Amino acid sequence: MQFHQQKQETKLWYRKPAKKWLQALPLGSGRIGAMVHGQVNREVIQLNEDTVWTRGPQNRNNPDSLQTIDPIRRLLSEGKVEEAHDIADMGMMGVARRQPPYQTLGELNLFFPGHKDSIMEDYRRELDLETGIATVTYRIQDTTYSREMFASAADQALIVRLKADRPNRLRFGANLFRKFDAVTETAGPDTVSLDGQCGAWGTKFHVRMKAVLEGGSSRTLGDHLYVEGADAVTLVLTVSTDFRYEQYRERCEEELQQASAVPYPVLLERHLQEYRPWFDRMKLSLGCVGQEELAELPTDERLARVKNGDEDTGLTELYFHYGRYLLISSSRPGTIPANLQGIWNDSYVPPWDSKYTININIQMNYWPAEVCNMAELHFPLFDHLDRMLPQGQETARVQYGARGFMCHHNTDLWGDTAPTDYARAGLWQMGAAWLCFHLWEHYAFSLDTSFLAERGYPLMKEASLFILDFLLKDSDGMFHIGPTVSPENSFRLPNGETGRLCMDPAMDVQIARGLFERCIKAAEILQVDEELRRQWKEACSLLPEPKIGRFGQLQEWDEDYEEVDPGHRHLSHLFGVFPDDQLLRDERWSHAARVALERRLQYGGGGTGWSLAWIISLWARFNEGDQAHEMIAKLLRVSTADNMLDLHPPQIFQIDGNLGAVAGIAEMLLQSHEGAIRLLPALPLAWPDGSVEGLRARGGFELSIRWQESLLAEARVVSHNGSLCRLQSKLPVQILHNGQPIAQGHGASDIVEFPTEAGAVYHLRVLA
Ligand code: FUC
Repeated sequence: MQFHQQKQETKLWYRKPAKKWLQALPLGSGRIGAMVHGQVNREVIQLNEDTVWTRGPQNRNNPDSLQTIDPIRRLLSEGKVEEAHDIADMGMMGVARRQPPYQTLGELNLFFPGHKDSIMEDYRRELDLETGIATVTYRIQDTTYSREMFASAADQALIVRLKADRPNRLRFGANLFRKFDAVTETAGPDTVSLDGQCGAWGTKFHVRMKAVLEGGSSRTLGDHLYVEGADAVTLVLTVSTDFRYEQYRERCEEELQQASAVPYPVLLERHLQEYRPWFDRMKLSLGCVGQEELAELPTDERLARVKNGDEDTGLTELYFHYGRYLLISSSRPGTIPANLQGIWNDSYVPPWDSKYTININIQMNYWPAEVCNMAELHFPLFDHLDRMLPQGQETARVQYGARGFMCHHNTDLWGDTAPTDYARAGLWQMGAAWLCFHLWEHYAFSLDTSFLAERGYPLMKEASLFILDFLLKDSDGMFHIGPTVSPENSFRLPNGETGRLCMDPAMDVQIARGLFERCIKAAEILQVDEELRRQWKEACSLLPEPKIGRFGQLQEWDEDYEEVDPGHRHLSHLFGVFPDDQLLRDERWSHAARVALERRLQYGGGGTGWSLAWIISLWARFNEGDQAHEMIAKLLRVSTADNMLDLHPPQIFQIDGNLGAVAGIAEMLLQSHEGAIRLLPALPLAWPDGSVEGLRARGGFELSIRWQESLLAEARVVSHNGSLCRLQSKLPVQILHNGQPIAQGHGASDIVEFPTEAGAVYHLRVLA
């Protein structure tokens, strides 16, 4: 069966150098990041390493918290919400209010004497997502100069290959630079280093770069390497920090020696062998009929057209593949998880510290991991949960007198869990609990029982113990959660006070219920913790039910408060539609959730890239392909920089929108919650023909789907675990195995069920 008929859009390219960072192109090995500007005279390749953070681990737990909880609950019950904030800001927030930022590592600068924009011709700058290679080429008179750059996970090095197509023409200087806290040194004629520490207590780092020459000579010039008369030069850059290695300088040097001893063609081949299998896990082609010539335009010109209201389906396809590229490049096995900016940050004081906001953002980063067939890339997040565990247990004990493990709305490199910033945002206890849904998701997609037993369930259980202890039992025996917030959204009380602290916001209740439900299932599968299962079941029955407000909307808070900002960017109360599905199980809740979404949008909702990305998935879950498509179009129109990175107003890069949109597009094409696989549940009219290969569904299935004239044409199911496959289909279909029909569905959303064998392939044929 041939699914993939059209070419995929997999190249970002430009006719001009980047003048600013939001035009530069990102490279990443998961650990080492680089932003390539492609300047002709003075090239800046901005550098990152994922453990370069300031300040170091802190213990910020507030010992007064425990005795402050009840007074705050009392103030809230008396309608004194503003006073509750004042007290909570002192009595419950972290001592040392903030967590530290992730910082830039510095710059690799290249100087090409005499090369000028005014005399260069045929300029092209490109990022090829299929190879993970950025190239810059231009011609000056009779010589074409080129740079080929990639961040190699295979060799743990950044590679910059410089070449001229005529002998001896290559002449340039190169140095390493960091504005603060570092010194540069030359070490012989072909090597430079950068050594430093982020502030007084942060990460210590060492960077080294060596020039491997083909022809010509190299010497030092000030703190630069200066190469003259070469045909080609390979710059090999390695970096190491004391976060991973005590002997980090030696480690960096060893890695440099190893990588620089490898001939360039071999470095390139090893990079491709490591990178390509990640990218090739999936294919997506959205048809783009009648728009073929748009691929001839540079990416920034295409974006400008879209911002003008023109259609460009290929750009959506490119956005999808770019998002996959960004996750692959910022999150590889063994790295630190992708932060608010993945790994790409050029600042010492970045927005929101470029760390881990976990009341939506970092979860969204990992939404595409399972469905887009990159489950291994989910593991940095799981490793981070392990880092958080001891601190989360301490915060639970000290601040709440509770068992188990918890985290507030942010964490950092060291897995800090204490509340951050101020009560209106930071006094939210569900961060770790939500992250634990990701452990269950990994199980649900893989059916890997040993993962569940060894890594998933122990953490899920710990997170649930915290919630069990944090729950407040009222005089009727019902459970309540708080003081907490509905992430970052404000209400107005009848007495005119506005606030955020409250009891029982919809999201917290949904997270608690969803976690308990998953713990029950996991404990049943593993045949453990019978008594706890009973407690979780009981807790589920005693938690508040969802409530429907005066507009017919699913309420965000326990009371139908006046909303200060009805178009608020967070969609917390719709957690149970996506990423969870608990609100979809009951027509009343599902309808009210939809009304709530419409109401948000009516008041200008979706005000950030990540918010728009979330709404794509929400519309997909309501089977509204055209509405989801409109959100993708808006994301490209209002929230995408020239280098296709997602923007948070005003013009701040945040990677969550890029990655959340990938999950949203996948959700439009395939869904597998609630025990059945649905093909093309939210296909928009704008994509009448297309195909996708390699999506994953819960239950251990890998799906490829082709559609034509807006209808399912055929599908292929690979069963990885041999579990029962349940497919819901709008059209009558037949399932074939080895050419033989084994099951049939009558359409009209009938469920076709068939047993599968591990490793076997099944074909779905649409019956006329
Ligand atoms: C949450 C959001 C903000 C921003 C920040 C990093 O706090 O409300 O919009 O995305 O995270």
